[in-house]
Amino acid sequence: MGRVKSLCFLAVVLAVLGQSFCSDEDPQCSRDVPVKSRIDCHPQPGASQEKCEARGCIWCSTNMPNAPWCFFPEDSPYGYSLNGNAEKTAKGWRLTLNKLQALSLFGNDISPVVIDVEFQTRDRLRFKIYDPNRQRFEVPLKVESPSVAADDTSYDIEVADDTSHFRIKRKSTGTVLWDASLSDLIFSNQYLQITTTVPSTSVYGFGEHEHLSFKHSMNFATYGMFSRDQSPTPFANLYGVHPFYMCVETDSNAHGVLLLNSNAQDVSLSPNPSLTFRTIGGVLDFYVFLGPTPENVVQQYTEAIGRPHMPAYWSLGFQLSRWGYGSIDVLKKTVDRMHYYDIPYDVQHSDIDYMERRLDFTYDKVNYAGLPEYMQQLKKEGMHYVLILDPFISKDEEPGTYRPYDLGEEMGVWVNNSDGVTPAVGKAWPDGHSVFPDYTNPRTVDWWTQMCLELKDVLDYDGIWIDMNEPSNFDRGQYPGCAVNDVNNPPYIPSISDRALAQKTLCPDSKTYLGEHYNTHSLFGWSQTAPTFHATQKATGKRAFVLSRSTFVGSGKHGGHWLGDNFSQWKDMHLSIIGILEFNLFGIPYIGADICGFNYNTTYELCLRWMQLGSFYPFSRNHNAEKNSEQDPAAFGAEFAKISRETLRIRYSLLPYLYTLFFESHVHGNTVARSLMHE
Ligand SMILES: *[C@@H]1O[C@H](CO)[C@@H](O)[C@H](O)[C@H]1NC(C)=O
Ligand SMILES: *[C@@H]1O[C@H](CO)[C@@H](O)[C@H](O)[C@H]1NC(C)=O
Ligand SMILES: CC(=O)N[C@H]1CO[C@H](CO)[C@@H](O)[C@@H]1O
Repeated sequence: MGRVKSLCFLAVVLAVLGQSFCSDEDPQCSRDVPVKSRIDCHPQPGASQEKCEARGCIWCSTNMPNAPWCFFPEDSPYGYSLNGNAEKTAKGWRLTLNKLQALSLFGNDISPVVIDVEFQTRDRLRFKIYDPNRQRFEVPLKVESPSVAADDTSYDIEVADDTSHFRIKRKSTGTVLWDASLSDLIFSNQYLQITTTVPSTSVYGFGEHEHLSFKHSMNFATYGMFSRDQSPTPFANLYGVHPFYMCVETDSNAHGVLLLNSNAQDVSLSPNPSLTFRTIGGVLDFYVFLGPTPENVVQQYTEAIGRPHMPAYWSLGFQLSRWGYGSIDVLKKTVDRMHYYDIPYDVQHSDIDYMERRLDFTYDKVNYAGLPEYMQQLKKEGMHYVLILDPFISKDEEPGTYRPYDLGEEMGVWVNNSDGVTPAVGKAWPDGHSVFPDYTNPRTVDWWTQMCLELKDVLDYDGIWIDMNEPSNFDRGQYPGCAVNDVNNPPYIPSISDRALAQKTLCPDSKTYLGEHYNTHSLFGWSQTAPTFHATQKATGKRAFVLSRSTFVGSGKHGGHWLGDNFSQWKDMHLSIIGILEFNLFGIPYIGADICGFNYNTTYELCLRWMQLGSFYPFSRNHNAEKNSEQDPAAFGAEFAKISRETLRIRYSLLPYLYTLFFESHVHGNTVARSLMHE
């Protein structure tokens, strides 16, 4: 160990005693900007003093874990200032901003930019920062709003005297909910950044991630958001995207904020306390919900993005699934022992092994011979059946033998390569290669609906489970790889796994009906959910059941979610509670985790405790991965079955209450599972 290290060790001890210095920390360099207020000026990996100073930023080491060493000076040379006065508009106010200097962090800065402020309802404010001279991508989520400004609002805005701050205040208490310095704003073609202080460190939400606590740490934590097929691991960007947070103010009032943006993005939570949003496309479209209770925040949020759908009563019953029963005989044996032990049980799922060679809209006529009749029989006995469908279609079957591909090809429904006419070809579950339906295309919706209706004639399903719709592709980009260009290689890649936009999915420059995959990637699962909901409704003539792995803002209107391919570990059981509370904030209350865990073999004790906890998940399903040991509640013998039966019976005795909670959620936007602070 060298001398520098031991001096630093001493410095850490002194820092603990209240003095903050270290031998390799220059006490002068951070004078103007306290460590807690630092905003990262080199958010991508590989920062150095040289690169930092070349950006006009300050380099200063610190002992505080995760605090940036390269940060913007007090007067950032990159920002904007107000041009003229705020103009009054029918819906609120318009501010025009000009860039202060020619300096650019990632190139192609846009000036002027406009902030349109809309006083949408008494408790909802929208402000959108955009390029007034060129249309940029915007998420096509319709938020109803009146054509004139609401009066008697619970908030007010303020553009501070020095014209460098944009603030939102709660009128009743004067609390500043949002305070963004315009000189911290960056608005370039592929890099948009804004920082706001928040009125307390009680911040919840942002997804989809595995969070270690419901209330966030504000000690320089950064979360990436970009839909991705990835098992839950802390700080990884997972299947869905929810740039929404709730903040509980120091006097217990609560507000929520949505950034309606679908591009790859990240958010940093800093101890100031503040939040820094970075996205690589679209516009900065913020909605603020004034609450003032946490429950009011979720009600107002779902009023804007769409109320959760009303689930069918049967779907509140216990559900069983696994990937890899392998045959109808094993499936039947499992169902029989569930009945033998009289375990409450209403829904059976089939994962991809029911299909013939993992081809959508088929079933394995050898290993699952008699599946159609068996589904009918279970339904006669009062049960319901859910089938999985994947969003990739094999292109390598004999021509004329695989209708889903032939019809889709004829109708031109696939995601295309950057040329806009050649289908993107990737590798997924089916043998050979696959193409990817573009659900943002109305023709694709017609094709998918038709296929779901035809499937119903063969397999009499009650609901559809849509998996792998991030969309997942097993390679980095489609065949033959991604071209080198600005879309595939943006100057900044947010804090996402592998720091690669094409990893396990398609190239960003692929073409969908709504625009480049670069903009629409995280909308894939969302755009598949509504058409699947409507197709299921049409096929069954009943209330639809759709379970989607990838979700986005507003997905709860047409589907539920499970927390993905978790692990059979105690940690995963614990963290499932946090995930369930978060999806209730996101307006997707029909939510659960795979009881007993998906990956790895479970154990008797873990599975039993998880059955007891999972009996009270809003969506209660035991699901398992291929090749793992059996883990249905009848698999462990009489004692295990008896305990599972007892806790599930408590669930069933509460079903009218649970159903009422879902009704309240559907009509008024309430949460179904909520943390005690909501009460
Ligand atoms: C994709 O290409 C097909 C032709 O192969 C075309 O019919 C379709 O409109 C294209 N879709 C998009 C979104 O580019
Ligand atoms: C999990 O259980 C299966 C079936 O009992 C067994 O074949 C497999 O080896 C087990 N896996 C591990 C990692 O223990
Ligand atoms: C980390 C891990 O085990 N991930 C697995 C999760 O499950 C999917 C199957 O749905 C596998 O493809 C992943 O490898």
